[in-house]
Amino acid sequence: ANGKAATGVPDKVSEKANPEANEATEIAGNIIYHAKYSPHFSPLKFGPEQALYATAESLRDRLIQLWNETYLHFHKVDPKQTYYLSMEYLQGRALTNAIGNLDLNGPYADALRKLGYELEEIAEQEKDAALGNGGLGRLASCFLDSMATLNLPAWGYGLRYRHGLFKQLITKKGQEEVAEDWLEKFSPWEIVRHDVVFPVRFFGHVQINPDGSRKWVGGDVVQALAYDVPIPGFKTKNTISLRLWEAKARAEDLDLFQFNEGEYELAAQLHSRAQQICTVLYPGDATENGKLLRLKQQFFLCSASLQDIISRFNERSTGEGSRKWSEFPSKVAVQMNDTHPTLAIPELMRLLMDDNGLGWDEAWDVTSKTVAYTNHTVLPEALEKWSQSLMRKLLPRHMEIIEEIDKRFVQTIRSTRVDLEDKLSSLSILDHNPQKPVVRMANLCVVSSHTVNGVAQLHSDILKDELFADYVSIWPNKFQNKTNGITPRRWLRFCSPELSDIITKWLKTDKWITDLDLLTGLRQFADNEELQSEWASAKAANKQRLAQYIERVTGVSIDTNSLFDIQVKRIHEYKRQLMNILGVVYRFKKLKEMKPEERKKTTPRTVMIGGKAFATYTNAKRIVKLVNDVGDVVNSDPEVNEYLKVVFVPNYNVTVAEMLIPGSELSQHISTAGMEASGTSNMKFALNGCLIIGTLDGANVEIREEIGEENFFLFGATADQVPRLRKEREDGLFKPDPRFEEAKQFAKSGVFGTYDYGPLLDSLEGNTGYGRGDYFLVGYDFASYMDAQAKVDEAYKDRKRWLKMSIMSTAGSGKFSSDRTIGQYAKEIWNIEACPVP
Ligand code: GPQ
Repeated sequence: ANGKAATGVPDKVSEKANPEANEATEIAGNIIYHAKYSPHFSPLKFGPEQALYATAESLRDRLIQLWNETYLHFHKVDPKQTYYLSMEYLQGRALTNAIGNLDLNGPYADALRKLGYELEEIAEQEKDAALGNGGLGRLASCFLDSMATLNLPAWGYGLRYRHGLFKQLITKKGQEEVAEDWLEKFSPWEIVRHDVVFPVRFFGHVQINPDGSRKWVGGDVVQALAYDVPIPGFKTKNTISLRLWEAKARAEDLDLFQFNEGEYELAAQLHSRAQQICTVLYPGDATENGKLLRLKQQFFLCSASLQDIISRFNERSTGEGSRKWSEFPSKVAVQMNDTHPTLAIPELMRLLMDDNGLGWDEAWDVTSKTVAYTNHTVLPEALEKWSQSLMRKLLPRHMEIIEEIDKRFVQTIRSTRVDLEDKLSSLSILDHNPQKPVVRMANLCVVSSHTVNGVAQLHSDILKDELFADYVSIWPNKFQNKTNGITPRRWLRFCSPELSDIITKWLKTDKWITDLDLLTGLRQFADNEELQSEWASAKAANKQRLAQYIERVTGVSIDTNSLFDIQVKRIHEYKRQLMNILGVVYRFKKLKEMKPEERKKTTPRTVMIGGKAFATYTNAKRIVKLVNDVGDVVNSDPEVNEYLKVVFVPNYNVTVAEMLIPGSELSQHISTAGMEASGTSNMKFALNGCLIIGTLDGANVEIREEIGEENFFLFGATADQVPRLRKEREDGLFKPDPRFEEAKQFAKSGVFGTYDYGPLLDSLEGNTGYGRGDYFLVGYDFASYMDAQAKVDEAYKDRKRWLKMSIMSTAGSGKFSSDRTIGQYAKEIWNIEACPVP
């Protein structure tokens, strides 16, 4: 920023005669207006931060206008509308996205320049909205972008966590977690709706009325207050809502008498209990208290959202009198993002029966035609099971309803499917295991939903053939696949404008931004030298930008001519970051053993690994520490560090991804086959012309099909081989590859510091010693992984071939647009149609 702009809010912008500058001048005027009249800071300073808030507010004005038009239009047309219920949204930053979707990049850049700033500099001031953990939350955010862009009548509902996903610090000890604070200075993007408030009850008991009807009474009641985050579509007026609920106590919940007695905590206990609900994303649930809070969060989302949905259904009632409830499923679709919002099922039943007087059959008919469920994992430990006693305590009426759903389901199966009698103990919703009676949320979802879907073809097949096989025999048509997707706006157009411009130039249109299949048009130019050289220079610029970022945040300087090899995702044993780093350890050892002239013939690599480990996941944290320790040694080794660098990228989040992905050349998606439901970063990397080394898992399978097997570095066991291999590994029948043994020994030898990696590395042993049987088959897959890595090194030496493969990756990524995914949900699950604002 120039000194002048940084001193104070400018008075006005000098008018220019040039009509093209008018829009920019007007925008600059709006920005100044907000700096002056929506002040959040003293007027003495107009620094980049002040400029960010004022700029965001100028955009918010436009978004509110569009949001209102959209809302009124939906109200008038009264189409069937989808409500996406998700405990997580990983929105990232909003400024560049809003400017891009409103197609105002030029005018905003000019306006800010008039005020002494570059748009990029201002955009960098914004904090990420990180109301999610990883793939599931980011998928929800990509879906919102596509819903708006496709003009669909669809909304998102979530929770307004005060503190989103923790900030990751890397210290000598490894990962440390610090509370994140996205609302520290307030968010300019949200609009609080003081008129949208619903009561949500917890605890209490069920009262049986004289007429036999039931009512949930007593307990605590907290208020759910709506905050709307406007979601603009790309180059359309349609602007939808992400409605986030905040929990609030009522004024009368403050016990004034107690307060005046000096009993402050006691007096405000309802306030503090209400506040706890939205304090953090995913509170640790190892303790009973933690479990209770998490269940409260889930119910809070479901109850507030359904009350809102029902009130909108009634509000849009066109003719005289109130609407028939049987019409509800033709006006409302509810999509549950995994089992986290499962309580939407008993809550809708309760609202229909207890508050609106429907009978069971009628309420069940409405509910089961309204809700649909997406499954995002087959990992048994991730399938939610809630203790029946906890559920009965917090939600007594819902527990009754769940018991009734289960009873009726079991009865129906008993009377129609004698062949399933011995399967009933696993098919039923309630698990009556006397040790620990639980409610199986996935079973409740499958029994109650009209549609159940997986998130990639392989995953959906596994759901049908294994996890939900017996349900398939009951409801063969309930199960679908909806392969995940990503928004091409954020994940190509806005994060890599250089590459986007080249694509637009060669395709002679920018229509690919909303019709991503058009990218196949690049295939015919994949060998073209001119395109290849432009492609290479865009990639080089993105690598340069990334290298600067890495140096700034880690102090490590990396060679932009080296192969940029990236693995970024949550740290989890099934994602096998450990295999990656063991591969690096092996490479380091071999480089050390080489003569200098031999080293010169190798392909120089920079390996970047990033991701957060759940705070209590010990092995994941050990992996983070190992990557950092290996990096410290390798990067300071003068013999080797020209040929190999290892960087742990701290605090991986959406914004960091927007920097890493465009600068990547190779990315690793190396989970044990059958374990990664889909993966979505694999799609982002491929779209950005990054080659993939990966297993036949999740969406990798479809990516490889689309871009061509010759453009994919495949290795590893297939999903159907995994059970047999696990058995062999456990039984000690497996002969490890010598490279695997060598890498492990070297990692244990102490070259990477004094930390004891024994316990981590022993998890890779068969059932010997400390071994846990190498459940994730790192040992088995290591050999083919290293062979595939050798092929990568060879391919990179052939620049033309590599560039062709890179272009082919982008060209084949059209299928992975979330526009395609959401279009399929709209047609095949929700039965909704576009409702564009005229
Ligand atoms: N996923 Cl169940 C999450 O990020 N969190 C979860 O709680 C569950 C799944 C991921 C899954 O691991 C990825 O393979 C998917 O690509 C992603 O959901 C979106 O479907």
